[in-house]
Amino acid sequence: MSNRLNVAPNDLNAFWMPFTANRQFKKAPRMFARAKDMHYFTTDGRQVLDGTAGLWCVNAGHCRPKIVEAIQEQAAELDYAPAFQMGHPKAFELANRLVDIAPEGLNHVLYTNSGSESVETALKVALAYHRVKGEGARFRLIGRERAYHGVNFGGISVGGIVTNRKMFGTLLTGVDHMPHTHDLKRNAFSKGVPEHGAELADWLERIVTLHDASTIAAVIVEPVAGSTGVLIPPKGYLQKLREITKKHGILLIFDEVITGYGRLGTPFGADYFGVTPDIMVTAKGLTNGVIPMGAVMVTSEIHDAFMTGPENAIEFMHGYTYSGNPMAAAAGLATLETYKDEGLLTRGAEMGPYFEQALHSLKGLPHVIDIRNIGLVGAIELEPIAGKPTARAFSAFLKAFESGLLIRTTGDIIALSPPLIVEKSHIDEIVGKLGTILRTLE
Ligand code: PXG
Ligand code: PLP
Repeated sequence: MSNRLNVAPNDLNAFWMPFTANRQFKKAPRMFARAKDMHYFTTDGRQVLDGTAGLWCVNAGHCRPKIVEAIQEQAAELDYAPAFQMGHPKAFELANRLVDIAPEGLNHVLYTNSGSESVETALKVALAYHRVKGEGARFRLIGRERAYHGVNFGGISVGGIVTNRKMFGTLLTGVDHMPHTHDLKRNAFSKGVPEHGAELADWLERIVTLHDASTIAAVIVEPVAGSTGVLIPPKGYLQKLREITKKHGILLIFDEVITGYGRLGTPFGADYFGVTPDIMVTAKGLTNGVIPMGAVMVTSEIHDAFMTGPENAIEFMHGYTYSGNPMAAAAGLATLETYKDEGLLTRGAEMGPYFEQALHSLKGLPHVIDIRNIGLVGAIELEPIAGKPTARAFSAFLKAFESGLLIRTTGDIIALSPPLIVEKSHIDEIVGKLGTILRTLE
């Protein structure tokens, strides 16, 4: 009966791996066979401490019983239900639970299967919202440098990573970008939210002046930019973006794919910063990463604007074969229950200070030019090797893996985002191993 394959297959050629140096990887593959709580186990039987919650998504830790059981039961009970013009109870139940934990005012949920699809969905809702309100001239979307909003066309258009954009032609038109907020000169080694840079939000006013507010539909930002190296917004910056967008009738979209579901020590980044967007994009931690699913939450004002035509008319021409899929909905419900049972959506606030102090103890080690942290996210930025950007951090990644620790690197930045069940002993192990590695890096 078993189809388990937990040894390394001998032909790795067919799978064209995502965001991976395929030829390099396939010469020396790194394979996980199983996982439990804070650990992975490799196909050759080694234990690896998960310092990154998979790819920032396994917030409750691995193979948690409630989630495993929910998926097993759901697979046997209702495997799939058509998503259009049909429903099943768990999709509605999960939406209600999401609205319960979402910031006040975000009362309606659209489902997707990933962060990338959540971003596309949010951008389309924003454009369509203005159009149904009679403001169809608001077509512009404003993103930010160093933003990651997934890999689909809308997301790479508003995104700010040149390598993810430059291959793909004209992208969406009518997009502009604000500057990123990363400022090592003024903010290096900040603990938590950095002091300097709120004035960077004034760029939005300049962009509004350039294009006129009547042409701008939405501004999208990650509350904390994750993928490009944990860029924490300066004090007051997000509040300013909220004021400016509100003043000009522009929708504010928070991409909380990483910051959502407890990563910052609050249920959402919006809660941490006390700023409520009009649309919130989520995925990853929604199902603990176990079944792909995303959710976009919108205000009643946005939702209700669509509910005006004839009752038999489809209000929003958008959706996926797997929107609200029963398996994903079951995983989502069990995940939210696990978060609730164990207080995980706020555990980052309890563990944050210990994590902060441990991480900042690495200050002064070779090549370390910044350490930053917020909730249970941290980053260590390294001085790149001259002429070989990314090489130093990648070497740290390989050494960490060899020493039984999974970290994530982007450029020459090491990012840490352990599952929210992390204990002090795990933090000690992460920081201890990193300290040893940093001392021996070229
Ligand atoms: N928005 C944000 C803010 C993200 O961080 C996405 C959208 C896209 O989600 P999907 O589910 O389509 O991948 C993300 C995803 C990394 C890393 O290590 C980050 C992401 C994905 C994979 C790796 O930096 N973020
Ligand atoms: N391509 C084709 C040919 C399809 O029929 C569909 C869905 O029916 C899609 C793409 C979109 O797939 P999904 O709904 O899984 O995003």
